[in-house]
Amino acid sequence: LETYCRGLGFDWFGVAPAAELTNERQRLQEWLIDGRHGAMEWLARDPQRRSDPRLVLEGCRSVVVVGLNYLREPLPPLPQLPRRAKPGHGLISRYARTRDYHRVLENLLRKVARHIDGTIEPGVRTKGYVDYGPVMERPWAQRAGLGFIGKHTLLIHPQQGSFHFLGVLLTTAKLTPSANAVAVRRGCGDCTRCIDACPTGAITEPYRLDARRCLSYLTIEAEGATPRGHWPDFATNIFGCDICQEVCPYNQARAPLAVDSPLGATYVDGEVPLAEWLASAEQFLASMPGASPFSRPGADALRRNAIVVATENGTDSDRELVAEISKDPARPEWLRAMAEEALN
Ligand code: B12
Ligand code: SF4
Ligand code: SF4
Repeated sequence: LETYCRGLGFDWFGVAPAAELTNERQRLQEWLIDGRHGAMEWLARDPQRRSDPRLVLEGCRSVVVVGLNYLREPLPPLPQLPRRAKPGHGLISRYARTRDYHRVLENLLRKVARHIDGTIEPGVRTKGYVDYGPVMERPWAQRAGLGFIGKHTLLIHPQQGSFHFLGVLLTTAKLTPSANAVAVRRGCGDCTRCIDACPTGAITEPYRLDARRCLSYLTIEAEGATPRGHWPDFATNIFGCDICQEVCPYNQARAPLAVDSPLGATYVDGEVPLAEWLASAEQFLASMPGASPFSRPGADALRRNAIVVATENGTDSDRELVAEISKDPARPEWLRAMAEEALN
């Protein structure tokens, strides 16, 4: 199975026996009670089910976890971090520069499921999930021996860092757990680089993130206007954020670049001109190959992010475009109000 997965282009592979994630469920519940999920109500739907694969797939006996590298450009050295976009531009997170990874991984996981059901143990049932499924992917990756959870809450492979997407398969097949599926002993130690570098203080304490303050949430998941209090912290990030991963010593020292990735071509540069989103976010979306990570929040959310970054990194002509948005009846009320506020 591992050979098959690697043949499809996956860089990481591990298997863990299915079980209830008791401690993780408790932490998830605490996290939800604190409201740290913000408006991501889907995360709060059924913590019991989310933390027990046997409630998602009846008779589930094994959890397969795969990882796909998405790092395409070398990381700048530590003294050059955190990066800032050049004037009139915004930074695009590294994960968003190709086709939508959900589609790519889901298609590959379907192949793996067919391979398990057809070849490895005929007649079994297998379900694949990427990101939005009712599965806690990082704890499973840890159990499958792929690495450890860092203080920024992402899964770090001790030799390869964290710039990998995860995919999870639940299966009724009884697979051999990975030989290294014991807690990986490497960890963060005394390091606090990610916590210190986070511009919004979203990593409120080691291993605990407040999504409502994370730029990834604010630029992609949050709906409607961005509260003014968050604007000064955007650090020119216009879509997602890589800061906590870029400063991490495991990535600085070891993260390999992806080679022959199933994610295919790079469609978006690391910095986009703010004017492109302020003036014609729809055209930008239409230039993407089918589903792209930018389709999820939609055109007005892209404009919103560009307005915020323009307040500290925009040119005079960007500010003129913001003024046009403030008067454009085709734009929603909340966006016009934000544009107005940005001009004051
Ligand atoms: C919701 C979500 C978000 C939210 C909240 C993030 C968060 N940290 O929870 C937001 C929108 C902010 C977000 C941002 C990003 N995300 Co996201 N996200 C998810 C999602 C869908 C669910 C995560 C979740 O359940 N959170 C709830 C918390 C409670 O669960 P948890 O963090 O897994 O918690 C466990 C650990 O932290 C651990 N733990 C907690 N306390 C302690 C204490 C100790 C001592 C220890 C050892 C462990 C520990 O136990 C917890 C469970 O109880 C997952 C996919 C999935 N289905 O799992 C992707 C996922 C985590 N995201 C991913 C990515 C790539 C990102 C971004 C990098 C994207 C970007 N560039 O902008 C950022 C990174 C921000 C960050 N520092 O986490 C990848 C991470 C891959 C990896 N190598 O880990 C995932 C796995 C998606 C995927 N399929 O690849 N994300
Ligand atoms: S992704 Fe950015 S904002 Fe979110 S925790 Fe990491 S450094 Fe902070
Ligand atoms: S930057 Fe340091 S503390 Fe943060 S995840 Fe990496 S090793 Fe851990």
